[in-house]
Amino acid sequence: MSSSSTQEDPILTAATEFSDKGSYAPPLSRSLAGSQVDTPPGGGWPSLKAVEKFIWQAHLPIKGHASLMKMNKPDGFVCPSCAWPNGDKPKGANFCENGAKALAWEATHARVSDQLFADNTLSDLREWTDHHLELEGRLTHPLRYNAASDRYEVVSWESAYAEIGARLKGYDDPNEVEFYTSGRTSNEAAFLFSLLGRMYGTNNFPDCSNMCHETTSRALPESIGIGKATVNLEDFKQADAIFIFGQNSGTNSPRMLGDLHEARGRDAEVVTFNPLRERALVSFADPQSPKDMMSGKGVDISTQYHQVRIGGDMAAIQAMCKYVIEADDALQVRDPHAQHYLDHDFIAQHTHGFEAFADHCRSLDWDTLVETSGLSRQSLEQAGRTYLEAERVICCWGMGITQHARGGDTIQQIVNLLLLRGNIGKPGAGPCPVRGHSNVQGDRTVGIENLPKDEMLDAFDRVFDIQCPRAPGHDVSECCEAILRGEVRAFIGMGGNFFRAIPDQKRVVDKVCELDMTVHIATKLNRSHLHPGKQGWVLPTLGHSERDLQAGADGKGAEQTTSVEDGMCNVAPSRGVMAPADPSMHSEIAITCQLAKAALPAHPTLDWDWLQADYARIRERIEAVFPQIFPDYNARLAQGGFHIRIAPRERIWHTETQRANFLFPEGLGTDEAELDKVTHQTLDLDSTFLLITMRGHDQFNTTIYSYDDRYRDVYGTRMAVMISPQDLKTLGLSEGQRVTLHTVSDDGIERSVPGFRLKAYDIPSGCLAAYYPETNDLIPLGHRDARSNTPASKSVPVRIELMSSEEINASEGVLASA
Ligand SMILES: Nc1nc2c(c(=O)[nH]1)N[C@H]1C(S)=C(S)[C@@H](COP(=O)(O)OP(=O)(O)OC[C@H]3O[C@@H](n4cnc5c(=O)[nH]c(N)nc54)[C@H](O)[C@@H]3O)O[C@H]1N2
Ligand SMILES: Nc1nc2c(c(=O)[nH]1)N[C@H]1C(S)=C(S)[C@@H](COP(=O)(O)OP(=O)(O)OC[C@H]3O[C@@H](n4cnc5c(=O)[nH]c(N)nc54)[C@H](O)[C@@H]3O)O[C@H]1N2
Ligand SMILES: [Mo]
Repeated sequence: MSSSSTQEDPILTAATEFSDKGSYAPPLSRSLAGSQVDTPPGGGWPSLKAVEKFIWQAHLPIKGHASLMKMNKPDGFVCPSCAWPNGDKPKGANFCENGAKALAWEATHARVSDQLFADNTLSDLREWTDHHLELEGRLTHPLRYNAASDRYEVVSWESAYAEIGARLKGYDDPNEVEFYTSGRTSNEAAFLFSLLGRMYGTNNFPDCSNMCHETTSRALPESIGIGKATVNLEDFKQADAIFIFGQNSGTNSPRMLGDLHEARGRDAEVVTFNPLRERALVSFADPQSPKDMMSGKGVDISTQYHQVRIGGDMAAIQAMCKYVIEADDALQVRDPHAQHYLDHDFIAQHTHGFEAFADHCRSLDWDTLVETSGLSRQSLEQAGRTYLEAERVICCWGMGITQHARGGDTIQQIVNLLLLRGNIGKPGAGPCPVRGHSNVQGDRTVGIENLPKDEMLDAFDRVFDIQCPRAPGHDVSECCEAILRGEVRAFIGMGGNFFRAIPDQKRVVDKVCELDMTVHIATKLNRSHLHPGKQGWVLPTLGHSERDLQAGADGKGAEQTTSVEDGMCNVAPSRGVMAPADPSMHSEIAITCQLAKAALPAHPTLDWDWLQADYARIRERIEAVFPQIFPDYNARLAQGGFHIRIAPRERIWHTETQRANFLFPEGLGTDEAELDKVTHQTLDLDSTFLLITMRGHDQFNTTIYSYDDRYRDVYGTRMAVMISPQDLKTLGLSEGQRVTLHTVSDDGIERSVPGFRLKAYDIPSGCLAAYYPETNDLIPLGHRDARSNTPASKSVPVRIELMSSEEINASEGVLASA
């Protein structure tokens, strides 16, 4: 381990203006620079400049650098950032601005040093910002928490495995241990991690997807029999209209903008529903298009941009359905021989429940739809008309749909819309949930599942000669509740930053010190590591970009390949090209195998070292457990990867009715109605706002690359809260004033976060937006989608309170670090 912590700030000193760790001066004048006047397009030169800056500051020369050029290439590694498919680009660069940031962040030269813990107790480090913690660089040596000194100390791998294993062996109830996974983990590592947990005796597999697209994974199968996208990139090339609900492509899946740009080039319609005008969805200059770059002008991406109220999507979608159904009704009255607007053949052959849904839509009243969606009747009809006129339609959605109390119901309305005109199972059409982490989908495919089906468990039992537990385990919300009840003894995190990403963060974190043990397998130091149990370990691991050397099939040593599944069900090989951050580091797979050896009784046929030696052996086992999904896994991976068979593409529906189902809830299912359940009181809409908690352009979830959000004109701070100018006026407040946000709830728990600066923004009245994870203390754990327990992070009921100058002075230290 290096002894010095004086490494040059690897990334970003120029972008942020902090003077020292934990404190910096936000440049106020810039941070509140005028909002949307003359906004430049997303992408363009600033995007290239950002790539250069990040790469340069991480000491990776941009041109010809092996690592960057190997990203998303057949013989290279899969970008660690988002789950948008790579497409077929054997030559040239195949990465985006934010992929380059993710790589630079992982490939930094900085290392967490002994000195860091000599100089700082964990209590000291808890005062640091998330940004500064990760800025310390890569973790390279196993760390063990010493409660007496409140510091982490370097320990050997052997002692870490032995001690963690011994503790796990000592617990009598396996269901008091939680096995968390975050979505960067490869298929091979996730599969073994789930095997470890099941052999240990539990299905407690909270996963980052439980805070993310779990809504999709639970609601979509009820409709069409599978919880994944039915489209692939080829379909994007053929779609006549692409609808985007609640997804910020420019920041969170920038390569998607290339596909949207291409669609606009052939005059396809792009219809966006989003309370915020997200710059790159308005217009985008593709850094790979000479024309865009020379002209400095972007291409208009959204042909319609509907600034729906927060949680108003269900009303908006049902309004479109109503429009299409009633247009078809009217047409049949006018001319019974005319071609129908609805695909009646498809509906009759392939669907169930149409008549009830159609009657429901017919009965909806326009005034209510307009009021609930926050959109004019004209806008809703225009969107409906565009849907009706397009032959092939794709509907995309992101966290703006999934992170709502009625998220699952809304997803089912998106499916209904698609079903009306047979837009599933034909080229250029279908549902496209835009997934987050690079392998979040794959982790779930290979067994990370807290509600496992018997079929899968039977297969695990057969293949490994084991007895998997059958009782359901915890998801993220249930894991948090169990911690609050004092029913968790140990938490083992495969990646991620669980204790920072969860709702009701402070309440849960306050209980972590009562756990017997925490173990975090991670690349970078983060806030979760600073809240150990009575015993705590941090085990450093390799990232996607690093070479992974194991014993190999013949014991002579061989570099290993892992695999990941993108958001459109393509499984691709990933092979790191860079030297590991430290030669002594272990891969996620090695760590899982060694923990399993230490924690489980010996098994007559299962040899963990043998599996670790050659990852192809792990894939053979994955194929044996999931023969339908991974036939010829190794052979097809060696050929560059494959697409997983998705039954609805062939109009085969694995639902209870064996058809695609039109499903809808009672009423309009607005978030407000749902909020009554959380708050148990009728909201006083004059003072209660709905708050979106979302990502800025320079972050990856809890990893904060910089304090700027170029696309929203926020610079040097993450404590901005966006509010409509009209609401500012009504409240008698002005831009730049500091406020405290208080959660509105009547569960007796006071949740508030001070120090936000008001920023006038183009957002509907009654709606606010601020950044995650700074807002996570505000989200009540119980405020979540009913089907999937996904936290409703996009509709937090809050009240705004102006801070007094005394309060501002009193909390200056805290505010300075935010
Ligand atoms: N660079 C980068 N890439 C990432 C990530 C990252 O942090 N940084 N995170 C990854 C992960 S894990 C995920 S899940 C994805 C997340 O990607 P997104 O799904 O884009 O997530 P968010 O940034 O949280 O915001 C989603 C959008 O929803 C909108 N929205 C909020 N409420 C509503 C609503 O009620 N209705 C509608 N129609 N829209 C609404 C917001 O204005 C915002 O534009 O990105 C992945 N990719
Ligand atoms: N309020 C609010 N809360 C949210 C959200 C929101 O929109 N609003 N979004 C939710 C969503 S969509 C998600 S997915 C979760 C994200 O929750 P997580 O997935 O738990 O969090 P991340 O911030 O992605 O985790 C970052 C950490 O992962 C570790 N890491 C990075 N790469 C690797 C690797 O290759 N291997 C290993 N082992 N570790 C690695 C690093 O130590 C880094 O500090 O947050 C959720 N929380
Ligand atoms: Mo996510």
